[in-house]
Amino acid sequence: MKLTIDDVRSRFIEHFDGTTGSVYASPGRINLIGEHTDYNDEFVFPGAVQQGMIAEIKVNGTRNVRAYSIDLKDYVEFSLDDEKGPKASWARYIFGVCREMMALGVPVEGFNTAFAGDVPLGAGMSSSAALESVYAFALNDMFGENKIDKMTLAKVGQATEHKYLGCNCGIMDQFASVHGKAGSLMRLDCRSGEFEYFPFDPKGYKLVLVNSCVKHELVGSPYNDRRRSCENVAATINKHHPEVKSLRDADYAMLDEVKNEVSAEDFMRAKYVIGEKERVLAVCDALEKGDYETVGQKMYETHYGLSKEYEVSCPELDFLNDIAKEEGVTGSRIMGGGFGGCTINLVSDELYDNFVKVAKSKFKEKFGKEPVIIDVVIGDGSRKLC
Ligand code: GAF
Repeated sequence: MKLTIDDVRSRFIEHFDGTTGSVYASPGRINLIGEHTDYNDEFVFPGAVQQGMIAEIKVNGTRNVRAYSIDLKDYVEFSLDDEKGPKASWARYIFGVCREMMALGVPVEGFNTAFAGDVPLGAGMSSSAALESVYAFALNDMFGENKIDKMTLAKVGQATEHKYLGCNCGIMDQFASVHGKAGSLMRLDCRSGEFEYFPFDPKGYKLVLVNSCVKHELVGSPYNDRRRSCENVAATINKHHPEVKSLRDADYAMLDEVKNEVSAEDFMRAKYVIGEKERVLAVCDALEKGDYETVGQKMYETHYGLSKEYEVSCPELDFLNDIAKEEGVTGSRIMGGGFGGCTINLVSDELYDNFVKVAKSKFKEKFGKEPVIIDVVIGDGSRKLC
C-alpha cells in the first residue's frame, strides 16, 4: 500500500469542519548497521524509507488539540496547557511533541489534525519516530517560523519517547526521519552530532526486509534494561579509566579488566557494543570500495552479536537469518531494537527471487504464517506536502 495525501485529506474533511489544512510527511527508517550504538555515543548508519506518516493540520482557534488517528479510528482531544496529557499512547506522542516544542519557545496554538501511516507497526522501522517527526516538523513550520534546526527537531521526538512514553531510546530513528535523503544512507556520529550522506546504490544488489511479524514494541520491552547494562559497564570502566565516558571510549582490554566487577550479562552486552563500533566503521570503508562481501559479513557478525551477546533476537529472526545464510545471501541481520520485527538483507540480484520464495515457504512451514517482504527504497526525510 502506498499512502497518499488524499487518503488523509478525505478523512480530515470528513472528521472536522469540511475545510482543509496543511499536510506534512515524515518517514520510517532502515539501518544498514550500527544497532544499539546510538545511546552509547557511537555511530549509526540509517536511511529514511518511502513509507511514513502523513498528517493534516489546521489551527482551530482554541488551546485544544483535536486529533484523529485514521488507522485506529480513534479520536482524542487534549489541552496544550494540561501537564498530564491524554492516556492513549498514540496521542501521547503528539502531546509530547507539542509540549517539547512549547518548551523551546514555539508558540503552539490549538489545532485539528488527522494522520495515517504506512510504516508497518512493530516491524522495527520506527513508526513512532515518523509520528513524532511529522508533528515536530509541522509545528516548527506552522508556529515556529522554521527557526528550530533539524537536529533539535529530532531531539524533540527523542525527548517525547523518554518523558511521555518511558522509552529511553537513542537519537537514530528521529534523526533519520528528519534528515533522510532519497538514495542516501547517513553515517551519524551520535556523540558529536556530525553526519554525512552516503549515496547508496549497490549495483547488482538489493536491500530487502523480511518482516517476521513478531510485534516489536520498545515501550515496556527490555530495551531500557539493555541501555542500563551499557551505562553500568561504562561507569565501572570509568573508575579505572576516567577518560571513558561511555562505551564508545572503551576497548576489549578495558572490558576484560572489569570482568569481575560487572555481571556476566552486562559483560556480554558491552562486548557486543564495543564490537559494533568497529563494524560500522568497517562497513563504511567497505562501501567506499564497493566491497559488498565485507559489508555482508559484518551484517552477519552483527546478527550473531545481537542474538547471542545482546540477546534481543527471537526464534523467528534467528530462523530468517539462518535461511539467508543457507541461500547464499550476502548479508543479513536483525534490524532496529530487536525483540521481533524485521531482518535486513543484502542480496544479489540473481539470488533475490529464490531467497524470497524460500524464506516465505520455510518460514510458513515452521511458524504457520508467511513473513512479509519489503523492498527497501531509500526516501526523503520530513517535508511539507501541501
Ligand atoms: C530503537 C531505538 F529507538 C533507537 O534509538 C536505537 O537504539 C535502535 O532501537 C537500536 O539500534 O529503534
